[in-house]
Amino acid sequence: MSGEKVQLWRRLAAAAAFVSPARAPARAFYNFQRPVTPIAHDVLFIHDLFLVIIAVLFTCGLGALLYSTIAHSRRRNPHPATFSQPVGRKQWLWVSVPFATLLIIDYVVLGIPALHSILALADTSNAQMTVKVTAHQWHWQYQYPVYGIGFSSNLSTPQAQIADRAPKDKHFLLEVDHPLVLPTHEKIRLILASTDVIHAFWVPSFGIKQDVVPGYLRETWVDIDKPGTYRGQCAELCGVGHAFMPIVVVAKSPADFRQWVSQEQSREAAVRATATETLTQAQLMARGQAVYLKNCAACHQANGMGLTGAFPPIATGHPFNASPQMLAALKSLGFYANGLIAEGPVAKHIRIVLHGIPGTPMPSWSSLSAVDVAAVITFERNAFGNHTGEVIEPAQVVAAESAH
Ligand code: HEC
Ligand SMILES: [Cu+2]
Repeated sequence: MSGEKVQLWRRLAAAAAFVSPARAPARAFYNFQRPVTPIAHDVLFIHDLFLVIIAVLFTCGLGALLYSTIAHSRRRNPHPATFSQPVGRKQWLWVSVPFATLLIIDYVVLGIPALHSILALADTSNAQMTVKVTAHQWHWQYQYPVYGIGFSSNLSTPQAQIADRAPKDKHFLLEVDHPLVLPTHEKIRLILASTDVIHAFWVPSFGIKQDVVPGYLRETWVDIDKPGTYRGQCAELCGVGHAFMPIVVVAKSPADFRQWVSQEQSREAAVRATATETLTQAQLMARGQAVYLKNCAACHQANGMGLTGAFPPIATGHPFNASPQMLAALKSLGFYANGLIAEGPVAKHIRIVLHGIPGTPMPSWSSLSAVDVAAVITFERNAFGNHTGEVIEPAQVVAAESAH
């Protein structure tokens, strides 16, 4: 073979290797991600089946069309034929066989597997564990009622990468501080709720994309067959932070999972113990800044100036130009007056952070630990040019929590 030909064959071989299913990353690039749940396997099977059947039908249809174009051209048939409706048994057969074939393909060959997977998707019975997933603008919160643990999961991509000031890493916008951890080989029921707008829980490798609608409980399930890290995203446009609430699931073997649960339980116990500690102002400020940047800056902004019409400034003395309804909600709390936003009464500040402001995007932060709430409030009252000098201790937050 000539050098050029060898070159061509090499290129073709490389192209074939690129699209071959054996190469997982390339496969994910042009195809579905690696399926790891029964539903995802089902979805991929149906997809492949449909694709093959449609390809065959398409080829037959196109073949017949090309054949007719050539065989029945005007050059070959100078005298146009005349047509009538089907006449006689044979012609009726010619018409009804393809029609029946299409019906069978549609409702039987394709319809039965599709129906099967839709029914399977809805069947959350016999689950061995239930995890509650709560969508917030803009992060996910995961709770394990049987183990008494829970946490929120926030985007951990550094701000510098988002602002294009640093090179983006491989999992840009697909990494979180605290992933959802699940055991493999167990049927897990996910109950989904939203505290604000419609979000969607989408993890391609699990074959699920479930809308999460405020005011409703939705459910779905997974039974993961391989340990690993699976990434997904919120798949329903939910506001300016929509791109910043990825889903990361780490699947562990049942033994590793139990070990993770006990670590998590002791971590949470340690956090609860800090609720009785007394921290210095410097400690609270440092911690508060971290809590603020992670949880509050998406709305109130890193510089505390908020966004006109949407999110109030935390920095005192800056007016909040918003609709009368939004201002009314703030004013009814007796907190927002004369521009002294974050310098209003401490008790009201704690209340707002713990319970949110109903009817507005300001969520409840009761999922944060008492230390984090105390720290972020201390921070808000002493940062951005606010100088109350006040220190809010975790015990005050615990007292406010139990008073309610
Ligand atoms: C999803 C967006 C969002 C996030 C995240 C958020 N807030 Fe708010 N926050 C709001 C909105 C909107 C209001 C005003 C509601 C209204 O108009 O009544 C508000 C009001 C407030 C207020 C009262 C008004 C003011 O400016 O002082 C405080 C205090 C506050 N937020 C603190 C926090 C803290 C602390 C965090 C983080 C732990 C946080 N917020 C996270 C949206 C948000
Ligand atoms: Cu969302």
